[in-house]
Amino acid sequence: MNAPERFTLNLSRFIRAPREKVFDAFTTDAGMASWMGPRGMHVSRARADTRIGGDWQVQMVARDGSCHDVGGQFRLLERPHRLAYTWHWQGDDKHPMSGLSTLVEVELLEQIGGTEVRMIHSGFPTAAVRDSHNQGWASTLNRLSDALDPQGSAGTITLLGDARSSYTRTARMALAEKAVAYTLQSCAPHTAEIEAVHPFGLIPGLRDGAITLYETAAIVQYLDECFDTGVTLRPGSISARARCTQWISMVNSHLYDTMVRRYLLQLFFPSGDDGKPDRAVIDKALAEMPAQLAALDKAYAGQDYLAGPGLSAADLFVAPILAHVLAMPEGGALMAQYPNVMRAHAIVRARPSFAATQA
Ligand SMILES: N[C@@H](CCC(=O)N[C@@H](CS)C(=O)NCC(=O)O)C(=O)O
Repeated sequence: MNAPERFTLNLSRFIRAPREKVFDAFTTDAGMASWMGPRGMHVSRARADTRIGGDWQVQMVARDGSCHDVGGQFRLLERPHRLAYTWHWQGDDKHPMSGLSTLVEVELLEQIGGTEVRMIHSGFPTAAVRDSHNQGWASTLNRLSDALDPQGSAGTITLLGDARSSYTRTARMALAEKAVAYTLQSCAPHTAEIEAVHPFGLIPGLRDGAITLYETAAIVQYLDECFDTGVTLRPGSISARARCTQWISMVNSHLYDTMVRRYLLQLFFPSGDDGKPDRAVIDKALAEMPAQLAALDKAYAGQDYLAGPGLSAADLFVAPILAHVLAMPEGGALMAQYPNVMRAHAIVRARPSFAATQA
């Protein structure tokens, strides 16, 4: 009888750290505890009996508290350039890899400024299981980089955008609020860099190693769930979470279009005759603003934030837009008529994340 077909995953990743450090991250208790598991998970225990035939064991814990145990045996240990170990998920009989031992082979190549990690993970029972491990490894290798790169998460997290753009500022404020180190790659809409991430070339876009994302709401959600820094931008209660989504949707469907695209951008990038602002476009936008500001004013009545008692992602979507409006003579005069908006906006403006993201 023919042996069942097995599927193999080939991965490679540059890590800004010497080979010895990378090797130790794969083979010591403390090293494994620092990165084994995708973003959003942490390792509750890691144990490595680092000799040929020695066992290793890691328990990953997800945000919902569910535990995922994996372990195996070291098959090859040639510090600092090669190692191999078996990989076996434990504890879940329904797991497609239950009872199946796969093999991870790692080669560490010295490169200028760091180490190239080449991995072959073989023995998957189906292409789908291989592909889900591909996603898991992409995120897990980001954590390996976070742990070893002197820049921390700024080695993998790159935000592509323009500091003047309100959506870019929302994502940057989220990163600042969560104290996540990142790299800002300055880029304008519709450039080749952003078109490689966003199908319509809009900013911002996010790269986290091999993972790319676009749409600010998705980027903020990803950052919030990946990094457990003690700050969350997602409200705790069901109704507050829905309220947060409601305001993000209001920004995407109405506020940005009126206050930024048809007002602010018409002033700075005029589309009227002789290169002048099209006054009809501006007047129409200004005429729509009172209803939007009134809705915000009502939402801020008796509270400082839009969705619950604390800051949430919703406030980070609204604040950069209001900051633009307030800076303009007509917009500022209009906004001044809404005391709750002014009060709540002043509170967000006082946060370090606002100052840190000033264009
Ligand atoms: N819904 C998108 C909107 C992004 C967006 O409109 N970004 C603006 C800059 S703030 C842009 O790239 N505009 C260029 C264009 O519309 O051509 C998101 O949430 O990220």
